Amino acid sequence: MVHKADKIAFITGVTGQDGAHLAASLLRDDWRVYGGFRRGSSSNTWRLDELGITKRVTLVEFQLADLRHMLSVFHEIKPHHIYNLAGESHVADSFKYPNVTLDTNTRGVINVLDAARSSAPEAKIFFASSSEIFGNLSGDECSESTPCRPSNPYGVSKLAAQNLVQIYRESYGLSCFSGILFNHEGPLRGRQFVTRKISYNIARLKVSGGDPMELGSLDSARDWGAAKDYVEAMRAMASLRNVEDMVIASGRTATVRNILTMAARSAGFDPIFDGEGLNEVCTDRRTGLRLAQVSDRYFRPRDTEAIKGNATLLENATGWTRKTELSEIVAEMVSADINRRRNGITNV
Ligand code: NDP
Ligand code: GDR
Repeated sequence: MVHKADKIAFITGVTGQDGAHLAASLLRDDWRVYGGFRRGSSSNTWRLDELGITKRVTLVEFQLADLRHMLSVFHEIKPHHIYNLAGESHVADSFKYPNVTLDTNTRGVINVLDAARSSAPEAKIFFASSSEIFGNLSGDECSESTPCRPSNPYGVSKLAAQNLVQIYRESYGLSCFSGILFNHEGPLRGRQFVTRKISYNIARLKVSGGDPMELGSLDSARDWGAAKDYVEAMRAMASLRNVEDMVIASGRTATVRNILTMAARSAGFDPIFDGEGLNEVCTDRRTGLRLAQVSDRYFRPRDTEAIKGNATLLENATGWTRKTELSEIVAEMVSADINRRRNGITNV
Protein backbone atom coordinates (compact mmCIF):
# COMPACT_ATOMS: atom_id res chain seq x y z
CA MET A 1 0.00 0.00 0.00
CA VAL A 2 1.20 3.52 -0.75
CA HIS A 3 1.85 5.56 2.40
CA LYS A 4 -0.14 8.79 2.84
CA ALA A 5 3.04 10.86 2.62
CA ASP A 6 3.56 9.46 -0.86
CA LYS A 7 0.11 10.53 -1.94
CA ILE A 8 -0.19 13.17 -4.59
CA ALA A 9 -3.35 15.19 -5.29
CA PHE A 10 -4.07 17.51 -8.19
CA ILE A 11 -6.83 20.10 -7.71
CA THR A 12 -8.21 22.09 -10.63
CA GLY A 13 -9.71 25.40 -9.51
CA VAL A 14 -7.40 25.60 -6.49
CA THR A 15 -7.87 29.38 -6.34
CA GLY A 16 -11.63 28.97 -5.79
CA GLN A 17 -13.51 28.53 -2.51
CA ASP A 18 -13.54 24.73 -2.49
CA GLY A 19 -10.09 24.34 -4.02
CA ALA A 20 -8.53 26.37 -1.20
CA HIS A 21 -10.35 24.47 1.57
CA LEU A 22 -9.55 21.12 -0.02
CA ALA A 23 -5.88 21.98 -0.43
CA ALA A 24 -5.69 22.95 3.26
CA SER A 25 -7.39 19.72 4.30
CA LEU A 26 -5.10 17.51 2.19
CA LEU A 27 -1.97 19.34 3.40
CA ARG A 28 -3.05 18.77 7.01
CA ASP A 29 -2.88 15.05 6.22
CA ASP A 30 0.53 15.28 4.55
CA TRP A 31 -0.59 14.99 0.96
CA ARG A 32 1.51 16.64 -1.74
CA VAL A 33 -0.85 19.11 -3.34
CA TYR A 34 -0.58 20.45 -6.88
CA GLY A 35 -3.06 23.17 -7.73
CA GLY A 36 -4.18 24.05 -11.24
CA PHE A 37 -4.77 27.75 -11.76
CA ARG A 38 -5.27 30.00 -14.76
CA ARG A 39 -2.88 32.88 -15.11
CA GLY A 40 -4.63 36.26 -15.18
CA SER A 41 -3.35 39.79 -15.28
CA SER A 42 -3.11 39.77 -11.47
CA SER A 43 -2.66 37.17 -8.76
CA ASN A 44 -5.84 35.63 -7.36
CA THR A 45 -4.37 33.53 -4.55
CA TRP A 46 -6.08 35.50 -1.77
CA ARG A 47 -7.90 32.43 -0.43
CA LEU A 48 -4.70 30.37 -0.25
CA ASP A 49 -3.00 33.40 1.32
CA GLU A 50 -5.69 33.71 4.01
CA LEU A 51 -5.33 30.03 4.83
CA GLY A 52 -1.53 30.46 4.96
CA ILE A 53 -0.86 27.68 2.45
CA THR A 54 0.15 29.46 -0.77
CA LYS A 55 3.79 28.36 -0.46
CA ARG A 56 2.85 24.76 0.35
CA VAL A 57 0.74 24.24 -2.78
CA THR A 58 2.64 23.71 -6.01
CA LEU A 59 0.79 25.95 -8.44
CA VAL A 60 0.61 24.68 -12.01
CA GLU A 61 -0.74 26.77 -14.87
CA PHE A 62 -3.79 24.98 -16.19
CA GLN A 63 -6.57 25.63 -18.69
CA LEU A 64 -9.57 23.33 -18.88
CA ALA A 65 -9.74 24.01 -22.63
CA ASP A 66 -6.22 22.71 -23.32
CA LEU A 67 -6.14 18.90 -23.49
CA ARG A 68 -2.57 18.69 -24.77
CA HIS A 69 -1.17 20.62 -21.81
CA MET A 70 -3.34 18.65 -19.38
CA LEU A 71 -1.96 15.37 -20.73
CA SER A 72 1.59 16.46 -20.01
CA VAL A 73 0.71 17.86 -16.56
CA PHE A 74 -0.91 14.59 -15.42
CA HIS A 75 1.91 12.57 -16.99
CA GLU A 76 4.54 14.54 -15.11
CA ILE A 77 2.79 14.78 -11.73
CA LYS A 78 1.24 11.30 -11.69
CA PRO A 79 -1.54 12.21 -9.24
CA HIS A 80 -3.26 9.53 -7.15
CA HIS A 81 -6.32 11.72 -6.70
CA ILE A 82 -7.61 14.39 -9.08
CA TYR A 83 -10.30 16.82 -7.90
CA ASN A 84 -11.88 18.75 -10.76
CA LEU A 85 -13.34 21.81 -9.04
CA ALA A 86 -12.65 24.37 -11.76
CA GLY A 87 -15.82 25.64 -13.33
CA GLU A 88 -18.03 28.54 -14.26
CA SER A 89 -19.93 28.50 -11.01
CA HIS A 90 -22.35 31.43 -11.19
CA VAL A 91 -25.83 30.25 -12.12
CA ALA A 92 -27.25 33.68 -13.06
CA ASP A 93 -24.24 34.36 -15.33
CA SER A 94 -24.91 31.13 -17.21
CA PHE A 95 -28.00 32.76 -18.75
CA LYS A 96 -25.73 35.51 -20.10
CA TYR A 97 -22.88 33.22 -21.19
CA PRO A 98 -24.30 29.78 -22.00
CA ASN A 99 -21.47 28.92 -24.41
CA VAL A 100 -18.70 29.72 -21.93
CA THR A 101 -20.57 27.72 -19.28
CA LEU A 102 -20.89 24.66 -21.52
CA ASP A 103 -17.29 24.96 -22.76
CA THR A 104 -15.87 25.09 -19.24
CA ASN A 105 -18.19 22.83 -17.29
CA THR A 106 -18.84 20.13 -19.91
CA ARG A 107 -16.10 20.20 -22.55
CA GLY A 108 -13.58 20.94 -19.80
CA VAL A 109 -14.71 17.79 -17.99
CA ILE A 110 -14.26 15.73 -21.19
CA ASN A 111 -10.69 17.03 -21.37
CA VAL A 112 -9.96 16.05 -17.76
CA LEU A 113 -11.49 12.60 -18.35
CA ASP A 114 -9.49 12.05 -21.56
CA ALA A 115 -6.27 13.35 -20.02
CA ALA A 116 -6.72 11.09 -16.99
CA ARG A 117 -7.55 8.11 -19.19
CA SER A 118 -4.25 8.49 -21.02
CA SER A 119 -1.91 9.92 -18.40
CA ALA A 120 -3.31 8.88 -14.98
CA PRO A 121 -5.55 5.84 -15.59
CA GLU A 122 -5.24 4.57 -11.99
CA ALA A 123 -6.22 7.88 -10.37
CA LYS A 124 -9.44 8.47 -8.46
CA ILE A 125 -11.09 11.46 -10.12
CA PHE A 126 -13.71 13.62 -8.35
CA PHE A 127 -15.98 15.94 -10.32
CA ALA A 128 -18.00 18.77 -8.79
CA SER A 129 -21.58 18.35 -9.98
CA SER A 130 -24.44 20.42 -8.58
CA SER A 131 -27.94 20.34 -7.15
CA GLU A 132 -28.79 22.55 -10.14
CA ILE A 133 -29.02 19.33 -12.22
CA PHE A 134 -32.39 18.60 -10.56
CA GLY A 135 -34.24 21.75 -11.64
CA ASN A 136 -37.72 22.77 -10.74
CA LEU A 137 -39.73 19.62 -11.28
CA SER A 138 -37.89 17.32 -8.93
CA GLY A 139 -40.00 17.59 -5.79
CA ASP A 140 -38.92 18.53 -2.33
CA GLU A 141 -36.02 16.20 -1.51
CA CYS A 142 -33.44 14.99 -4.00
CA SER A 143 -31.20 11.93 -3.95
CA GLU A 144 -29.02 10.17 -6.53
CA SER A 145 -32.08 8.54 -8.14
CA THR A 146 -34.20 11.70 -8.51
CA PRO A 147 -34.98 12.55 -12.16
CA CYS A 148 -33.11 15.60 -13.46
CA ARG A 149 -34.75 18.50 -15.32
CA PRO A 150 -32.27 21.41 -15.05
CA SER A 151 -33.77 24.89 -15.40
CA ASN A 152 -30.71 26.94 -16.43
CA PRO A 153 -27.66 26.56 -18.72
CA TYR A 154 -25.41 25.93 -15.70
CA GLY A 155 -27.55 22.96 -14.61
CA VAL A 156 -27.48 21.57 -18.15
CA SER A 157 -23.66 21.85 -18.25
CA LYS A 158 -23.29 20.01 -14.93
CA LEU A 159 -25.79 17.29 -15.79
CA ALA A 160 -24.06 16.59 -19.12
CA ALA A 161 -20.71 16.46 -17.32
CA GLN A 162 -22.05 14.12 -14.65
CA ASN A 163 -23.47 11.81 -17.34
CA LEU A 164 -20.09 11.80 -19.11
CA VAL A 165 -18.31 10.93 -15.87
CA GLN A 166 -20.66 7.97 -15.42
CA ILE A 167 -20.10 6.88 -19.05
CA TYR A 168 -16.29 6.98 -18.68
CA ARG A 169 -16.56 5.01 -15.41
CA GLU A 170 -18.76 2.33 -16.94
CA SER A 171 -17.18 2.19 -20.41
CA TYR A 172 -13.47 2.60 -19.66
CA GLY A 173 -13.23 1.50 -16.02
CA LEU A 174 -11.93 4.90 -14.86
CA SER A 175 -12.37 5.54 -11.12
CA CYS A 176 -14.23 8.76 -11.79
CA PHE A 177 -17.25 9.97 -9.83
CA SER A 178 -19.32 13.05 -9.08
CA GLY A 179 -20.33 14.77 -5.86
CA ILE A 180 -23.78 16.28 -6.38
CA LEU A 181 -23.08 19.33 -4.28
CA PHE A 182 -25.78 21.50 -2.77
CA ASN A 183 -24.88 25.12 -1.91
CA HIS A 184 -21.98 25.45 0.48
CA GLU A 185 -20.62 28.60 1.96
CA GLY A 186 -17.96 30.11 4.17
CA PRO A 187 -15.65 33.13 4.52
CA LEU A 188 -13.87 32.24 1.27
CA ARG A 189 -17.04 32.39 -0.83
CA GLY A 190 -16.98 34.74 -3.83
CA ARG A 191 -18.84 38.03 -3.37
CA GLN A 192 -21.16 37.35 -6.31
CA PHE A 193 -22.98 34.68 -4.25
CA VAL A 194 -25.75 35.80 -1.97
CA THR A 195 -24.44 34.63 1.43
CA ARG A 196 -21.11 36.39 0.98
CA LYS A 197 -22.78 39.44 -0.57
CA ILE A 198 -24.77 39.65 2.66
CA SER A 199 -21.83 39.09 5.05
CA TYR A 200 -19.64 41.57 3.13
CA ASN A 201 -22.31 44.27 3.23
CA ILE A 202 -23.32 43.66 6.82
CA ALA A 203 -19.65 44.13 7.76
CA ARG A 204 -19.51 47.33 5.68
CA LEU A 205 -22.64 48.71 7.36
CA LYS A 206 -21.35 47.74 10.80
CA VAL A 207 -17.89 49.28 10.39
CA SER A 208 -18.56 52.24 8.09
CA GLY A 209 -22.34 52.65 7.66
CA GLY A 210 -23.53 53.80 4.23
CA ASP A 211 -26.15 52.75 1.71
CA PRO A 212 -28.20 49.58 2.13
CA MET A 213 -27.32 46.49 0.10
CA GLU A 214 -29.61 45.52 -2.78
CA LEU A 215 -30.78 41.93 -3.01
CA GLY A 216 -33.01 39.84 -5.26
CA SER A 217 -35.76 37.59 -3.95
CA LEU A 218 -35.66 37.29 -0.15
CA ASP A 219 -38.00 34.30 -0.40
CA SER A 220 -35.50 32.19 -2.40
CA ALA A 221 -34.44 29.20 -0.38
CA ARG A 222 -31.52 26.79 -0.66
CA ASP A 223 -30.03 23.80 1.14
CA TRP A 224 -26.98 25.58 2.55
CA GLY A 225 -23.97 23.82 4.13
CA ALA A 226 -20.35 24.60 5.04
CA ALA A 227 -17.62 24.47 2.37
CA LYS A 228 -15.09 23.21 4.91
CA ASP A 229 -17.40 20.25 5.71
CA TYR A 230 -18.13 19.47 2.06
CA VAL A 231 -14.48 19.15 1.02
CA GLU A 232 -14.20 16.43 3.69
CA ALA A 233 -17.09 14.65 1.96
CA MET A 234 -15.17 14.84 -1.36
CA ARG A 235 -12.17 13.21 0.29
CA ALA A 236 -14.33 10.57 1.98
CA MET A 237 -15.85 9.66 -1.40
CA ALA A 238 -12.40 9.41 -2.98
CA SER A 239 -11.27 7.03 -0.23
CA LEU A 240 -13.89 4.41 -1.17
CA ARG A 241 -12.70 1.34 -3.05
CA ASN A 242 -15.73 1.47 -5.37
CA VAL A 243 -16.46 5.06 -6.24
CA GLU A 244 -19.93 6.27 -7.19
CA ASP A 245 -21.93 9.48 -7.57
CA MET A 246 -23.32 10.83 -4.29
CA VAL A 247 -25.34 13.78 -3.00
CA ILE A 248 -23.51 16.11 -0.58
CA ALA A 249 -26.09 18.18 1.30
CA SER A 250 -27.29 19.35 4.70
CA GLY A 251 -30.90 18.21 4.28
CA ARG A 252 -32.31 21.56 5.46
CA THR A 253 -33.38 24.70 3.66
CA ALA A 254 -33.34 28.36 4.66
CA THR A 255 -34.39 31.53 2.82
CA VAL A 256 -32.27 34.52 1.85
CA ARG A 257 -34.31 36.44 4.46
CA ASN A 258 -33.20 33.90 7.11
CA ILE A 259 -29.54 34.37 6.11
CA LEU A 260 -29.85 38.16 6.22
CA THR A 261 -31.43 37.94 9.68
CA MET A 262 -28.66 35.66 11.00
CA ALA A 263 -25.93 37.86 9.51
CA ALA A 264 -27.40 41.10 10.85
CA ARG A 265 -27.89 39.63 14.35
CA SER A 266 -24.36 38.25 14.46
CA ALA A 267 -23.06 41.79 13.80
CA GLY A 268 -25.17 43.16 16.67
CA PHE A 269 -28.04 44.60 14.60
CA ASP A 270 -31.70 44.00 15.43
CA PRO A 271 -33.21 43.46 11.96
CA ILE A 272 -36.89 44.07 11.18
CA PHE A 273 -38.59 43.61 7.80
CA ASP A 274 -41.27 45.95 6.35
CA GLY A 275 -43.14 45.97 3.05
CA GLU A 276 -43.67 43.27 0.47
CA GLY A 277 -42.09 42.09 -2.78
CA LEU A 278 -39.98 44.77 -4.46
CA ASN A 279 -40.88 47.19 -1.64
CA GLU A 280 -39.56 45.03 1.19
CA VAL A 281 -36.80 46.59 3.29
CA CYS A 282 -34.75 45.40 6.26
CA THR A 283 -33.89 47.97 8.94
CA ASP A 284 -31.98 47.92 12.23
CA ARG A 285 -34.67 48.53 14.87
CA ARG A 286 -32.33 50.34 17.27
CA THR A 287 -30.67 52.86 14.94
CA GLY A 288 -33.10 52.99 12.03
CA LEU A 289 -30.20 52.20 9.65
CA ARG A 290 -31.54 50.59 6.50
CA LEU A 291 -29.59 47.37 5.94
CA ALA A 292 -31.13 45.94 2.76
CA GLN A 293 -33.73 46.56 0.09
CA VAL A 294 -35.00 44.52 -2.81
CA SER A 295 -34.07 45.30 -6.42
CA ASP A 296 -35.35 43.60 -9.55
CA ARG A 297 -31.78 43.74 -10.94
CA TYR A 298 -31.01 40.57 -8.97
CA PHE A 299 -34.02 38.52 -10.03
CA ARG A 300 -33.23 35.71 -12.48
CA PRO A 301 -35.04 34.86 -15.73
CA ARG A 302 -36.01 31.68 -13.92
CA ASP A 303 -34.92 30.84 -10.37
CA THR A 304 -34.56 27.31 -9.03
CA GLU A 305 -37.12 26.42 -6.38
CA ALA A 306 -36.19 25.32 -2.88
CA ILE A 307 -35.00 21.72 -2.82
CA LYS A 308 -33.08 19.89 -0.17
CA GLY A 309 -30.61 17.07 -0.58
CA ASN A 310 -30.70 13.59 0.89
CA ALA A 311 -27.11 12.57 1.70
CA THR A 312 -27.98 9.16 3.18
CA LEU A 313 -25.94 7.23 0.59
CA LEU A 314 -22.82 9.28 1.38
CA GLU A 315 -23.36 9.06 5.14
CA ASN A 316 -23.86 5.29 5.10
CA ALA A 317 -20.94 4.61 2.75
CA THR A 318 -18.36 6.89 4.39
CA GLY A 319 -19.60 7.90 7.85
CA TRP A 320 -19.45 11.57 6.78
CA THR A 321 -21.76 13.96 8.60
CA ARG A 322 -22.07 17.72 8.36
CA LYS A 323 -20.53 19.42 11.38
CA THR A 324 -21.39 23.10 11.07
CA GLU A 325 -24.81 24.69 11.62
CA LEU A 326 -25.91 27.39 9.17
CA SER A 327 -25.99 30.05 11.90
CA GLU A 328 -22.32 29.25 12.71
CA ILE A 329 -21.33 29.48 9.04
CA VAL A 330 -23.02 32.87 8.67
CA ALA A 331 -21.49 34.18 11.91
CA GLU A 332 -18.04 33.03 10.78
CA MET A 333 -18.50 34.82 7.45
CA VAL A 334 -19.61 38.08 9.07
CA SER A 335 -16.75 37.94 11.56
CA ALA A 336 -14.19 37.34 8.78
CA ASP A 337 -15.58 40.26 6.77
CA ILE A 338 -15.54 42.60 9.79
CA ASN A 339 -11.91 41.65 10.47
CA ARG A 340 -10.93 42.17 6.82
CA ARG A 341 -12.62 45.58 6.76
CA ARG A 342 -11.00 46.67 10.03
CA ASN A 343 -7.66 45.72 8.44
CA GLY A 344 -8.47 47.79 5.36
CA ILE A 345 -9.11 44.77 3.10
CA THR A 346 -12.21 45.41 0.98
CA ASN A 347 -11.29 43.87 -2.35
CA VAL A 348 -11.64 40.12 -1.71
P1 NDP B 1 -15.44 29.19 -7.33
O1 NDP B 1 -16.18 30.01 -8.33
O2 NDP B 1 -15.04 29.79 -6.03
O3 NDP B 1 -14.10 28.64 -8.03
C1 NDP B 1 -14.08 28.21 -9.36
C2 NDP B 1 -12.65 27.92 -9.76
O4 NDP B 1 -12.65 27.48 -11.13
C3 NDP B 1 -11.71 29.13 -9.69
O5 NDP B 1 -10.46 28.67 -9.22
C4 NDP B 1 -11.60 29.55 -11.14
O6 NDP B 1 -10.40 30.20 -11.43
C5 NDP B 1 -11.63 28.19 -11.84
N1 NDP B 1 -11.97 28.25 -13.26
C6 NDP B 1 -13.12 28.72 -13.80
N2 NDP B 1 -13.07 28.60 -15.14
C7 NDP B 1 -11.86 28.02 -15.44
C8 NDP B 1 -11.20 27.65 -16.66
N3 NDP B 1 -11.79 27.84 -17.84
N4 NDP B 1 -9.98 27.08 -16.59
C9 NDP B 1 -9.37 26.90 -15.42
N5 NDP B 1 -9.93 27.24 -14.21
C10 NDP B 1 -11.16 27.80 -14.24
O7 NDP B 1 -16.32 27.88 -7.11
P2 NDP B 1 -16.41 26.92 -5.83
O8 NDP B 1 -15.06 26.67 -5.30
O9 NDP B 1 -17.48 27.43 -4.92
O10 NDP B 1 -17.01 25.60 -6.50
C11 NDP B 1 -16.13 24.57 -6.97
C12 NDP B 1 -16.88 23.73 -8.00
O11 NDP B 1 -18.03 23.16 -7.37
C13 NDP B 1 -17.39 24.51 -9.21
O12 NDP B 1 -17.26 23.68 -10.36
C14 NDP B 1 -18.87 24.75 -8.90
O13 NDP B 1 -19.63 24.85 -10.09
C15 NDP B 1 -19.20 23.49 -8.12
N6 NDP B 1 -20.27 23.66 -7.15
C16 NDP B 1 -20.16 24.58 -6.14
C17 NDP B 1 -21.14 24.72 -5.20
C18 NDP B 1 -21.05 25.73 -4.09
O14 NDP B 1 -22.06 25.94 -3.41
N7 NDP B 1 -19.89 26.33 -3.87
C19 NDP B 1 -22.34 23.84 -5.22
C20 NDP B 1 -22.38 22.95 -6.35
C21 NDP B 1 -21.36 22.84 -7.24
P3 NDP B 1 -10.19 31.79 -11.18
O15 NDP B 1 -9.81 31.89 -9.71
O16 NDP B 1 -9.11 32.15 -12.11
O17 NDP B 1 -11.50 32.46 -11.48
P1 GDR C 1 -26.88 29.58 -6.49
O1 GDR C 1 -26.20 30.61 -5.47
O2 GDR C 1 -27.45 30.26 -7.68
O3 GDR C 1 -27.81 28.71 -5.70
O4 GDR C 1 -25.62 28.75 -7.00
P2 GDR C 1 -26.43 32.17 -5.24
O5 GDR C 1 -25.81 32.48 -3.94
O6 GDR C 1 -26.00 32.98 -6.42
O7 GDR C 1 -28.05 32.29 -5.15
C1 GDR C 1 -28.78 31.64 -4.12
C2 GDR C 1 -30.20 32.14 -4.12
O8 GDR C 1 -30.22 33.49 -3.66
C3 GDR C 1 -31.06 34.26 -4.51
N1 GDR C 1 -30.67 35.67 -4.42
C4 GDR C 1 -29.52 36.20 -4.84
N2 GDR C 1 -28.44 35.63 -5.41
C5 GDR C 1 -27.38 36.43 -5.71
N3 GDR C 1 -26.27 35.89 -6.24
N4 GDR C 1 -27.40 37.78 -5.46
C6 GDR C 1 -28.48 38.40 -4.90
O9 GDR C 1 -28.49 39.61 -4.70
C7 GDR C 1 -29.58 37.57 -4.57
N5 GDR C 1 -30.78 37.81 -3.99
C8 GDR C 1 -31.43 36.66 -3.90
C9 GDR C 1 -30.86 33.64 -5.88
O10 GDR C 1 -31.92 34.00 -6.77
C10 GDR C 1 -30.88 32.16 -5.50
O11 GDR C 1 -32.20 31.72 -5.39
C11 GDR C 1 -24.65 28.24 -6.10
C12 GDR C 1 -23.32 28.17 -6.87
O12 GDR C 1 -22.30 27.87 -5.96
C13 GDR C 1 -23.38 27.10 -7.94
O13 GDR C 1 -22.07 26.92 -8.49
C14 GDR C 1 -23.85 25.80 -7.34
O14 GDR C 1 -23.94 24.79 -8.30
C15 GDR C 1 -25.21 25.99 -6.65
O15 GDR C 1 -25.05 26.97 -5.63
C16 GDR C 1 -25.69 24.70 -5.99
